Amino acid sequence: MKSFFNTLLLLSSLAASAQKAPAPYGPLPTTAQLQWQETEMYCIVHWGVDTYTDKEWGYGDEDPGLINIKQFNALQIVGAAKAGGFKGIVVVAKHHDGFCLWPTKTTEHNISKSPYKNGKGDIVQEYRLACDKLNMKMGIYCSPWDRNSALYGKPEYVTNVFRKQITELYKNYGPLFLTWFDGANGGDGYYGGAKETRTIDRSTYYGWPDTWGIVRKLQPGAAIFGDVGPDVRWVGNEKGEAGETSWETYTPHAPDSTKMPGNGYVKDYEGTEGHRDGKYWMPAECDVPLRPGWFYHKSQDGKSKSAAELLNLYYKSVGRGACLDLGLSPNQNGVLPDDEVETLRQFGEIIKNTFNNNLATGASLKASNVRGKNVALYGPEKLLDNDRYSYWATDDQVKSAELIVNMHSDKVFNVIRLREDIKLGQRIDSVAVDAWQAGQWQQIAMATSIGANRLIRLPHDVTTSKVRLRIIKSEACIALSDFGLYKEATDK
Ligand code: FUL
Repeated sequence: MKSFFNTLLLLSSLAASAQKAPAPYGPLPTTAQLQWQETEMYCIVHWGVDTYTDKEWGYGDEDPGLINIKQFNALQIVGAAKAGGFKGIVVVAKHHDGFCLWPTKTTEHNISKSPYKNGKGDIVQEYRLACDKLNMKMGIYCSPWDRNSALYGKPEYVTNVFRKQITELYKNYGPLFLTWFDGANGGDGYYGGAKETRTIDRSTYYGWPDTWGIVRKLQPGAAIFGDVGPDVRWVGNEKGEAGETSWETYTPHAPDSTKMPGNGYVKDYEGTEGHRDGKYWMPAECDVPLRPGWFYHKSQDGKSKSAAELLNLYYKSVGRGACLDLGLSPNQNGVLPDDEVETLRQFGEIIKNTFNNNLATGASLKASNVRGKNVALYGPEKLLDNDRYSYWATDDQVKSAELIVNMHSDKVFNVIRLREDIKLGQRIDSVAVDAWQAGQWQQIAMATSIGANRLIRLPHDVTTSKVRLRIIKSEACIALSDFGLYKEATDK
C-alpha cells in the first residue's frame, strides 16, 4: 500500500513538474529589448546643415545661417513613416558636423544661432510633438564624432560636451525607445578652426559603459544601439540585410583581441549572422537609406527604393529576427518628396494587407508532443492566438517535434511566419515545412534561426489544405508562439 502511494506521489510530482514552464535557454532579452523587438520597423531621419551643402558628412565649419526655412514639417515626415507601417522614428539630433538641432547649452553651434524661427526653433521638439500627436515612438541619434568641437579628441569633449548633450536630450525629449550610437569616429575636421586630423582610441575614448549608464538612468525604457550594442547590434552593412541565418545572440570581438571592442572598433562583419553561442542577447538592427545617401541630394531625386524593394528588405531584416531602420531624408523645404511619401504608403499597404490575414486561422492543429499533455497551457492552439508570448511547448527532453495544420480546404500562400517566445531565449536551430500535395507530404521550405520572427518567402504560391511543420533541431524543448501562412498582397 505504501509503495502504491509513493508511486502515486512520484507520478503526480512528475506531472506537476512537466507542467512547469520550460526553463529559459541562454541569454534573455530585457524589457527594453522586447519593446524594441516589437517595434519591428522604424525610420532614421537625417536633416540638417548637410541638407543644404550636398554633403553626407559635414566638415564642421557649416554656417548656422544655412537653416533658413520658414517651416520644417515634422508632421508630414512622421506621418509618412506611419503610413508606411513604421512604428517610430530616430531623430538625428546632431550628425558628425556637430550642428545641434536643439538649443543646447553645450555649444554655440546650434539651432538658436540660425534664422530658423528667429533663433527660437527646436527641431527635436518638433519631432517630439509630431510623434506624440501620431502615437509614434521616438529615438535619438547624437553623433559621438563631432567635427566642429575644438575639444574633440580630448577627454573634456566626452565629459563636458558629448555626455552633456545626451543628458539634455534624454532629459528633455523622452520617452525614448532607442538611443543610437554611431561607429564613425575620428578623422579630419574643422575642430574649432584647427582643421586637422584627430584620431581617438575607439576602444576606450568614449568610456562606453559610463556613457550607456546615462541612458539607463534617464531613459530606462530605451534600448541602446551600437556596433557593440549593448542591447541592439549593428548588422554590419548598410544594405538593410541580416544574414539568412541570424542569431539574436552575439559576442562583439575587437579586431585586436587584447582590447575591448567599441563602436567603430569591432569585427562588425560578425554582426550579420550573430553567434549561436553569443554571450549576450543582442539582436540586429538593419539600417538602410531609402535614397542612395542618408541626407537629401538633389542629384539623387528619383533614385529612391521602390515599395517592392522595401518589401524585399523587410523579409531580409524583420523576417530574420532583426528590426528594419529605414533612412528618410527630408529635402531643403523640410519635407519628404511626394514620390517617397507615396512609396512609403504603398509599402505600408502591402505589409498590412499581407499580414492582416493569417490563412491558418481556424485550422485544426495536431502536435506530436504537448508539454505534460497540458493542452490548455501549452497546446498548439497558442500558435494562433496572436499573443507573442503564449506558446506551444514540448516536454523537456523533446527537442524535435511535428505539428500538422489542417485547414480543411485549399488555401493559397507564399509566406510562412514562425516566432518563438523569446522571453525563454532563442531555442530552435532549424525547421522544415511540408505541404500535402497529391496524397503525400512535399517539403516546401527549410529555415534556421527562428527567434523573434522568421518569415519564409516562398519562390511561388503553394496551394494546399494541410501543412506540416517539423522542428528538426532545438537546443532546448520547444516554445513556439506563432504560426502563420500568408499570401503577399502586392497587387493592392
Ligand atoms: C553612419 C553615419 O556615418 C552615416 O552618415 C549615417 O548617419 C548612418 C546612419 O550611420 O555610420
